[in-house]
Amino acid sequence: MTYDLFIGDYAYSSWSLRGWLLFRALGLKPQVHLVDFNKAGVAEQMPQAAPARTVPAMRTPDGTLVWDSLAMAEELHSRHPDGGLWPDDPAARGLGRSLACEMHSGFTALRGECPMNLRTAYRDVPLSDATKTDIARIETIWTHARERYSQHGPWLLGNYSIADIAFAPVAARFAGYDVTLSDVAQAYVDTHLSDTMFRQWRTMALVTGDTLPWYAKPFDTRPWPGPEPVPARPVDDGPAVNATCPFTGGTPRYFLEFEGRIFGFEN
Ligand SMILES: N[C@@H](CCC(=O)N[C@@H](CS)C(=O)NCC(=O)O)C(=O)O
Repeated sequence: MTYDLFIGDYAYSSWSLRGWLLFRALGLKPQVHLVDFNKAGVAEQMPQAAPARTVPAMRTPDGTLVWDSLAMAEELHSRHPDGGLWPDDPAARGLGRSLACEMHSGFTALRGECPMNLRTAYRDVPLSDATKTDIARIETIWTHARERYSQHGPWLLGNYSIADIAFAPVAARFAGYDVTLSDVAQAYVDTHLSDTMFRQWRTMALVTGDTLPWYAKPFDTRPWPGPEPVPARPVDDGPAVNATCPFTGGTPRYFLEFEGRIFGFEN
């Protein structure tokens, strides 16, 4: 038995990104059920997860249904206490929980005005005062954490934790809406943009599902500010150096060559 994970559109579902990162951070491979934002309502598309009506949601191997990304985070931490989702140090953990909970219950102006859209990056975005206030507050609490834990690593508590998972979609918004930040905050955003797990999710966002017009904004665009994609070329056949697809865990059927080595992917 494994976990079932219900997620929404990779490009637009910021809460789903959190749910998915939890499993990636733990190294767990759930059975993923994709809800299509271009189809019927979310709840209608996942009757097997009722009464959950939003994504993400998960069913644990023992059949327990858990919905809401924060509930999932805490439940996964409880069930996998050695997985590193929260640090052992109570001071770091207390700060991390404060950060994650403030994100979970706040920043409504930013979230409303700048919906996550991993397919587009805008430039010169005019932001409301309410959103600027949210951004200033986020910079304050990120700086508070970074001042305490930067010697342990590049994440809010040094090592990657639920606090970073909570803020991954915020980093995506700051990148996508060309938000000017302090050096400390920008460095933290860049850490997310170059993170392998985040880049894997964004890759899925580029190739899965439709571009949904109601997320489009009337601003000029710019290239996505994350790291440049590496040059690779498609090839007809393997064998690949990897036995399973790094995205799906399935058997590779498509292949590419990169720096003299062949890698395989399921889709
Ligand atoms: N607080 C919830 C929010 C989940 C949420 O609102 N998800 C959106 C997609 S990003 C959704 O499922 N919306 C469908 C709806 O509201 O019907 C969480 O953290 O999981």
